[in-house]
Amino acid sequence: MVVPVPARPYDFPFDPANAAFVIIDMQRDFMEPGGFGAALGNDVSLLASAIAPISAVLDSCRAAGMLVIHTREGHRPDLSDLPGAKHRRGRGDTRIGDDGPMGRILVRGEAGHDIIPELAPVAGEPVIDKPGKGAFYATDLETILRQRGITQLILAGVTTEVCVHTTMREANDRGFECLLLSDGTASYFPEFHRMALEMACAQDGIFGWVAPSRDVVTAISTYRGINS
Ligand code: TIU
Repeated sequence: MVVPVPARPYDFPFDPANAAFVIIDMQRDFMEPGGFGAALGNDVSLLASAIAPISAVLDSCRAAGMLVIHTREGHRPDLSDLPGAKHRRGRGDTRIGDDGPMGRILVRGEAGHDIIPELAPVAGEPVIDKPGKGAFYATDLETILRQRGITQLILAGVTTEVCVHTTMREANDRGFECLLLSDGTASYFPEFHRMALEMACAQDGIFGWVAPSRDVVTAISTYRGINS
């Protein structure tokens, strides 16, 4: 059943039964001081605005029984999945694999790699560990989505123009219809955030749709009302 969501560039034909909410990299390493984001020289406080909108959509999706998927960017402790080209970039004092206040930077199993407590996964929600920026590269995300008959993705997380955009582009090429939450994403560069939203839905929705969290929450409420 389609519940239209007011969106740019036009209404999103939201089909909650076949949609998944994909929350990208809401990890302490990006959100808190002392992690990877800070090591790259960024002001991590700029990302906090995404938490409450994601939380609202997450509550709605869980109540509606929708598939929720979390992703985490990070590497094996031996860094065998870390290309030298990625390791060498970010030329500050602390790099991927180095010790920091939340453990080794961007390494699986360390405290900084965890999803922030406000958005912690619950039992049954797949967590995709990815070595790259896109959530489809070198992961089983596509297999999980196809197994569940998912055709649409609601995308949120950080950062808008890096991991969220890369994942949206990958999903677009795989035939998924994507809606990007305008307030459920954030960037260390507010101008990049704004432009990434524009880029996603320009040219009649070249990568998909953009809408605020409240309109997605409203649509899910309508869907639940019709199906109760
Ligand atoms: N640096 C930056 O903006 N982002 C990343 O490195 N990873 C994600 O976006 N998750």
